[in-house]
Amino acid sequence: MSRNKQTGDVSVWLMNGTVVKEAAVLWAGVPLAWQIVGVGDFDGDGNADLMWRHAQTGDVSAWLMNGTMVKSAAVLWSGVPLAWQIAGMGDLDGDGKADLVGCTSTTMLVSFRSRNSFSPPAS
Ligand SMILES: [Ca+2]
Ligand SMILES: [Ca+2]
Repeated sequence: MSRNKQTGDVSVWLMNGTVVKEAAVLWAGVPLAWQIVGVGDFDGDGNADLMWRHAQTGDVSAWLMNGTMVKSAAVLWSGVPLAWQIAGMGDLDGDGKADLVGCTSTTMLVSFRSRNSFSPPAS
């Protein structure tokens, strides 16, 4: 996964060990305010998906991927306070779907589980 910092283009390389199997530009000219904050399998289909955050509005968006194709894209939450940072992701509850961990500058951590749907943090 790579991002062109001038154009905003998002590229992906599918690897087989150290050999590039397939390379593709996923999306050209994604606004630079949208930043990739994580990669994980959100819908449990075995393909990694992309999580985005808008640096100014706080919006959180997900791209569900099928290899090098964007299967669907949706804004999950609008206007999440910028004090909330996405700390990471992983399958916290073992249901095969990636979960999100968010935190503020305090030590509080919150996990957003994908079992049913993501839910936004309380503002
Ligand atoms: Ca997936
Ligand atoms: Ca999970």
